[in-house]
Amino acid sequence: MAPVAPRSGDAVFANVERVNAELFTLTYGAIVRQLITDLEEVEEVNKQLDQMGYNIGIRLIDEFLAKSNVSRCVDFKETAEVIAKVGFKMFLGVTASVTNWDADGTSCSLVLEDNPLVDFVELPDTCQGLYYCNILSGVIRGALEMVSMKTEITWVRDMLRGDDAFELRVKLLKQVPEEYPYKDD
Ligand code: MYR
Repeated sequence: MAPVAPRSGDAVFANVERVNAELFTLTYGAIVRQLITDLEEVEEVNKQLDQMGYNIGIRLIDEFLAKSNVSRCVDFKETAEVIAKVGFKMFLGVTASVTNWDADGTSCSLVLEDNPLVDFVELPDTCQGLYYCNILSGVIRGALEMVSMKTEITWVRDMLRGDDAFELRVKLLKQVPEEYPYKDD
């Protein structure tokens, strides 16, 4: 019998990561499928996914700040870069590019060429109008709200609708200045 060569720790770890990622992708798909069955209307599914994401985002920000060691961003441009390069990498395993800034630096696009949420996904014609990845917009909105930024987030491009990338438009609506907890004398 041929001897079985032991796999290195790195190879085992990479395999575990791949399996975890696939499990995550398939679990998300099962959630979306169940929502479609339960809610019937794709508009309702979009809303529900966004709300689920928001509920995740308002909690995930603590983990993000603790693990990333990111300090306060000087402006919204830096915040967008942090989301795209650090946040997406941490929770989705990919990075996004930040493009299409408006003149006053309050709206930009986050562009994902690669999105593990949609591996193995093909939408039937009955799901036209579904924003399959709407959980992501909710996560970002929720996380930013916890650091005093009210945002509006919309999908501009979606590969499941035949576009060449995923593009999220992030608009800063209001930045609530954080109060200094002590009175100056
Ligand atoms: C600051 O307080 O100025 C730093 C703000 C950083 C906000 C980062 C939010 C991370 C959101 C992660 C989204 C991941 C989506 C998969």
